[in-house]
Amino acid sequence: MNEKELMKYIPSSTEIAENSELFAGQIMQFQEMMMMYNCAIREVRTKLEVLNDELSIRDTHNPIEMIKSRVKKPVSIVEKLQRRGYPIRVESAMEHLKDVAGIRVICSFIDDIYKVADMLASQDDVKVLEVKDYIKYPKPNGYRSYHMIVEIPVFFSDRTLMLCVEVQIRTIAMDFWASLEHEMKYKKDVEGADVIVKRLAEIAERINQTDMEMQDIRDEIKKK
Ligand code: 0O2
Repeated sequence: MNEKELMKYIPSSTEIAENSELFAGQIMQFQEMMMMYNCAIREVRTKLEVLNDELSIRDTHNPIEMIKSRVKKPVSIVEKLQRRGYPIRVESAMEHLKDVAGIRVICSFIDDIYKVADMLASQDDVKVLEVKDYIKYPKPNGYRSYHMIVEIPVFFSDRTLMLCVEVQIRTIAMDFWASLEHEMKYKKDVEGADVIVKRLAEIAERINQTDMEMQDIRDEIKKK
């Protein structure tokens, strides 16, 4: 990754200052933190790409359709620290927030999600700190996804840091649903919101049925 590409992921000093004057005096440290989490994302992304290549040879299909990633926006970091009552400092973000680095893995089939999660978790240098299985236990609004917080070593010139990355693994259909539902996050009080929320919950069920049927059909085809 060249310097221009790297800077796309690291907020400028203006963006940090505009969004979070509360990090005052820590602009350099903030940018360094973002650079480190960006490196952590690349480490986990490479692991996932290697797994995908290996499985595509062994199982003759690619379990991973797409990998997306992001570092959390300065404004969201401030909001989460404030909501949890922690100081608005870089050290505090690194200690308390486990989702500054985020990777979203999109699979075709539900069983691929668990396969990818197990394979990632079993790697020697990956420590799983937390798992939330919103596929087995969907949220009341219908949200489904498999969440893991993993900690991995990232090697810098003068030190090795153990950094957390949030990995969300879901099917194409679950991802499609979550993107639309996310738009309701800031519109909970608009007129007709309750009807939309209900429709989304119903569609989430139908999507789950479809995901399961697609998996069944895929298994049938494999047997032929
Ligand atoms: P962004 O922009 O993705 O960072 P938190 O809600 O963060 O205080 P926790 O325990 O970290 O608490 O949350 P959880 O349940 O592990 O979910 C974190 C992320 O999962 C969210 O990040 C969303 O990306 C996604 N997510 C969780 N629940 C829903 C949901 O009901 N609908 C949708 N569309 N996405 C969900 P952030 O922080 O919201 O935002």
